[in-house]
Amino acid sequence: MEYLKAIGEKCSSSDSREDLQEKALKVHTYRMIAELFGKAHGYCRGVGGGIHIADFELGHLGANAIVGGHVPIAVGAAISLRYKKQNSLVLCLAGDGAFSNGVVLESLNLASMAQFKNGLMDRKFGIPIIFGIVNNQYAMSGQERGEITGIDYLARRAAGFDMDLMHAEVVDGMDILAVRDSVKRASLIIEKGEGPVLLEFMTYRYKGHSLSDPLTYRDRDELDQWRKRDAINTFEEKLAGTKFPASQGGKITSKEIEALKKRVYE
Ligand SMILES: Cc1ncc(C[n+]2csc(CCOP(=O)(O)OP(=O)(O)O)c2C)c(N)n1
Repeated sequence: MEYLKAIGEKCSSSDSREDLQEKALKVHTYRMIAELFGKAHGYCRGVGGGIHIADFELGHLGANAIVGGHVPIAVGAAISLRYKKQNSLVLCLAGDGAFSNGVVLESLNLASMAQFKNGLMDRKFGIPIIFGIVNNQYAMSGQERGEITGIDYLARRAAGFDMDLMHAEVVDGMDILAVRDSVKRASLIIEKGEGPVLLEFMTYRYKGHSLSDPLTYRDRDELDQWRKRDAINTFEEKLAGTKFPASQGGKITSKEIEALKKRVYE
């Protein structure tokens, strides 16, 4: 309520679902910006800053400036879900660079211990966690493939943790629906107690690692090739070519897409 008050809004019993969603979005934006400016209304009361935004009420445990440092925290959260027998899971995203950090590999080992599934530890139930690798092709300037690891796909790592080979997939991270499907598949595996699961999303980082990154390690052509496959542009094309039920107007119009873009931008 205090956040609503701060942005000059209030809720009433006559609010529709859409009204409430809109207000929730405004509160979210306000709290994100408050965090960036070190204000008490920020998600971490202003002490975390941009990189540490977390919202425990929503089950969002936050990010970490120590590359890969959040992965053991995520495994801890997933072990606690297993204890509490809660029907939910942890989604833990980390970069391709992070997947060469010792602490990340130790965390995958911890999450794969045999005792979770062989009955030594109460019920036979694998740790409910999806490890998602956001493989955007570069850590700072080093590339996982052909440079800083000895493998092509990081998803191969999964096979080394579990006698049954941890379920792993390489997913086109530029295809929004493929990403959605893979996460659905992973959650069904986890529901059956056969987690953890490792998903490697192949995507691309258009910008430098930081403002001081001169981008000398890649050429323009590579960038252009990936831009053609950009997740938002290709999804827009897909939407434009899709038929929706007649009750929903049959087709999304370019006007509607533009209105959506404007709304997101605002
Ligand atoms: C333990 C640790 N080592 C090194 C760094 C410096 N560092 C910051 S970001 C980064 C690259 C991370 O790459 P990746 O995991 O692929 O994540 P992305 O930048 O793509 O999000 C590095 C090495 C750090 N913050 N923490």
